[in-house]
Order: sequence, then C-alpha cells, then structure tokens
Amino acid sequence: MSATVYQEIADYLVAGEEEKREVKKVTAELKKDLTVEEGYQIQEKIVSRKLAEGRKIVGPKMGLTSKAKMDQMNVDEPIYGYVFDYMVIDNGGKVSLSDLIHPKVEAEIAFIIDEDIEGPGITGAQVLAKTKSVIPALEIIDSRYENFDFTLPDVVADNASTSRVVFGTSPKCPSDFDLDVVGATLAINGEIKELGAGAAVLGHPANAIAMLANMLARKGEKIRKGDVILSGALTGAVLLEKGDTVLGKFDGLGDVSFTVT
Ligand code: 0L1
Ligand code: MG
Repeated sequence: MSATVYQEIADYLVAGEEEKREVKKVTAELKKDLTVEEGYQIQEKIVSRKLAEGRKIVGPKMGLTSKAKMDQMNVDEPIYGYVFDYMVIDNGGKVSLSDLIHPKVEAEIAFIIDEDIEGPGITGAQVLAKTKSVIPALEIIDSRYENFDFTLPDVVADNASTSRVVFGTSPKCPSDFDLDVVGATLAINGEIKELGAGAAVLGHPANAIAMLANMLARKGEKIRKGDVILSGALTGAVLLEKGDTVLGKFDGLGDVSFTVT
C-alpha cells in the first residue's frame, strides 16, 4: 500500500472519531487483506495527523494484554496505541456520551516513566527500575467500528480503540507493591461489574511495559522519560450508559471515578 492509501484510511478513521459515528471495518471494503504491519502504518498516520494538529502524546498504551482478550481475538501478541492530551478526563470528572460512539470502560494500572527505556531485550524488572510511580486508571475505549466488529489489523489501525482515560491522583512508588497481586474492582452505579488483579496483564503489568519497549524498538522508537503508560486491563470492559457513575477501586493504589453525562 502507498503512503497515500495509509493516509486516506487514517483520515477515514479520524472522521469516525471526530464525527462520533461508527465506520465499517477497514477489512470489510477498503483493504480486505490488511496486515498488522499495515495497521501500524495507518496508526502512525493518525498519530502524525494529531501531532500536526497540536495534540500532545501522553504516552503509548498497551491493549489486548489479557489471555482472555488475546484468545478472543485469536492473537498471541498484544497491541499498542497512543493516548493524547485531549483524551484525559479529571479524576471525578464527566465523560459526555455525545462526544463518543459506544464507549466501554476498563480498569488499568498506569506507569509514569523516569528514564528512557529502549528495547529490544527489556524485562519487567528493568521497567520497574525505570518507573517513577504507578497510578490507577480507568481507560475508556471506543472502537470506531460498527458493532465492535473488527480484526486485529483493523483495531491496530484504529489506534487500539483509544478514546479517553481518567488517571488517579496519588502516584505510588512501584517498589512498595507487588503489582501482580494488586486487585481492582470496577463498579457502575454501586454494583461491581468486573474485578481482576495485576497478574491478568501478562503475569505482571511491568511485563506489558517491557513488551511495549521491545515492540517500539522494531521501528527504532523507545519509551520516553515522562511517558504515562496504560499497561492493559485488569478487568473486562463494560459498556457505558448515560447517567452511569463509574468507580474503580485499586487495592493500595486508590480510587478513580467519573460520571457519564
Ligand atoms: O485497550 C485495549 O485493550 C484495546 C482494546 C481494543 C479492542 C476493543 O476495542 O475492545
Ligand atoms: Mg485498555
């Protein structure tokens, strides 16, 4: 595929995001044999477009990091995407359904990075040594695809369904926790809908960040000091409805909440 075609598909996906409407998956019509590598080329065009529009990257993120999600998508490697500044909602703030398509929420642990991390060969222990702090987070994913119908290359092209994120407000030192056994509950309107532990994320959330560094190295990139990185979901994703009050409680790491208007 040419750079022009990558750009056309990137623009098609951004139009879905900005106009808050579903689009058909890329593999339905535009490019039936889209590969994962081509999906990342399209994602890069989306990232470049947003940067050119003055948006700032908060950090890359990992997705599809749980065995359940990987099995569901029939993949053996997670994916990455990018979180931008305009996607961040204050803890306790509001997420407007009219800004989104069909959002879902999932509970994650985010890493605030203290030093550049450059793969290949990075391990979870090396990530922890270069992590300044960890914070709980609620990620709001909003696939741009009709009826959530997509293949792995489609979701990679769609910036890994990245849409909004609410970060906790009290960073904690990672060495004070065994992040694999940190538990989290995700409650909507006071009812626990999902629960999980850090080990759901590739055995330990730091492993996901290590994998990210190693995946970025394939295109000559690295994790950067100051990046705030979502490591992947501890819980399943729950569809949001107008009026929902969402609360994520993370053992020892604190609470994160928002309401849907
Ligand atoms: O953050 C993620 O795990 C990305 C999920 C992509 C698939 C989806 O939209 O469910
Ligand atoms: Mg996620």
